[in-house]
Amino acid sequence: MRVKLGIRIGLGGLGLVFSEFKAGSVAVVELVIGDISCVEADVIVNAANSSLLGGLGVDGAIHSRGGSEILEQCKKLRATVWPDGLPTGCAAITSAGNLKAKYVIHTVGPIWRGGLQGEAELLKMAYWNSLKLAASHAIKTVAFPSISTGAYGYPVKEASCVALKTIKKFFEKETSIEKVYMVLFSEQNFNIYLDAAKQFF
Ligand code: AR6
Repeated sequence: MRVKLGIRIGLGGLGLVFSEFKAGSVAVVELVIGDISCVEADVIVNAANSSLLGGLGVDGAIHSRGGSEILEQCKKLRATVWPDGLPTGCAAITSAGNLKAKYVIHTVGPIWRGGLQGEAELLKMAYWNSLKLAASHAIKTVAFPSISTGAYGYPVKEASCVALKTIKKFFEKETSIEKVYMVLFSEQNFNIYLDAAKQFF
């Protein structure tokens, strides 16, 4: 059920198109156009790679705006819990450095290889494990980018269905999370997610 659609002023005066959907008894999913590294949320999710050592796209924006503290903690994770890198579909948490967030959750989405190599299940795991990790830190708001749909080549329409269905399913169970922002980088991607949201919520 859609509860709101509008434009709000945020991110240094930019107008943010948003659309809100109810996803559980208290939870709301908000689709928004913007740069995820500027979003105010308890947790910002990073579309990382297994190395956890940074990259381009969302990863680049988060590390450059968040500062060196995030990379230092990623290096510690590599030296301790994930010596061989973070596997696809898993999630790991660090502090958020200079970002307007308490934590960054780093997850690795699948590389699109045509759709028959388990990509949908791996993408679902990336969202699910990020939400589970966020909930275990008692946070209320989480911001996701459209994982895997940039450098990793996952078609946005297919990815939007996996993302929103997984979020909806997660909210069927008890959770402390009250709001999930899906932060889309273009109007085109926003509209694709909007169509999927109308279908699932
Ligand atoms: N805010 C919100 N969305 C963004 C931003 C931003 N600042 N920048 C890009 N997007 P990608 P992936 C959109 O490539 O496909 C990195 O090098 C983008 O338009 O960031 O999971 C990592 O280190 C696209 O729709 O992530 C990995 O090596 C979506 O976010 C690899 O890319 C995801 O694009 C991960 O690839």
